[in-house]
Amino acid sequence: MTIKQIKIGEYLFAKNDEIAEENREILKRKNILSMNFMGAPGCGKTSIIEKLISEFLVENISCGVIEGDIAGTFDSEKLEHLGIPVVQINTGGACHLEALMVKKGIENLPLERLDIVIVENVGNLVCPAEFKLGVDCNITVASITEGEEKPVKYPLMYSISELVLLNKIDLSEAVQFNLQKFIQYLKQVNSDAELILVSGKTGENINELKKHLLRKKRCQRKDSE
Ligand SMILES: Nc1nc2c(ncn2[C@@H]2O[C@H](COP(=O)(O)OP(=O)(O)O)[C@@H](O)[C@H]2O)c(=O)[nH]1
Ligand SMILES: [Mg+2]
Repeated sequence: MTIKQIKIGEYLFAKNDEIAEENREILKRKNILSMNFMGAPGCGKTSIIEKLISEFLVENISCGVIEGDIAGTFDSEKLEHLGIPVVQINTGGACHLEALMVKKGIENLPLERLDIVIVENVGNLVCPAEFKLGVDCNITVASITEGEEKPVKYPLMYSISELVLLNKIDLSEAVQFNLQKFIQYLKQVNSDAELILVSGKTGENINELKKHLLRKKRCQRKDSE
């Protein structure tokens, strides 16, 4: 008897990577800058996205959002007042978005009139980092209420992110958070990541985040010329 062994895990990741590349191509053709916000539930992803979009809108930069959640439309509803197109993806139990889900999201956005596509991944510090989506920029949101050791406890997510946002800095006085330790731990897993301290509540430094992304958008435009 011959045994045929199929490694489902490897196959699934390879298939996911293929679709992620298709997403990348679609977005690149439309000259759209795309990003994937990841982080624990409650770290402040939606709050930051809301503030960031408001900043983009002031500059007439149009955004579309793909909201990933296990269930419900809470976050999409929070963004509704901004008057931007939002697609809610419910994973029905999966703790992360996969490239195919993002593809469905992209297909339901008016790409012709968008400059930026923002993906909010399912709140989770592990699985979202394992699935490529085909976006330009991975962003990990950490918050000071989570503790400073998270980069070394969840290294994959931090290691694949070019940008780390440390959120809830408006609570600095109330929370014991060792920023130097956080920076040291982050450097251990990703010495290239840029760190921006922000508040999704007060909007502090969200303009720095916007500037970083606009710089990236300008580079993207130059690359395609
Ligand atoms: N104090 C404070 N609260 C925040 C901040 N960002 C988010 N929150 C609160 O944290 C909770 C979770 O925020 P949300 O944006 O929904 O987090 P998400 O689950 O990562 O999308 C909400 O009650 C927010 O109002 C912040 O910078 N400072
Ligand atoms: Mg959210």
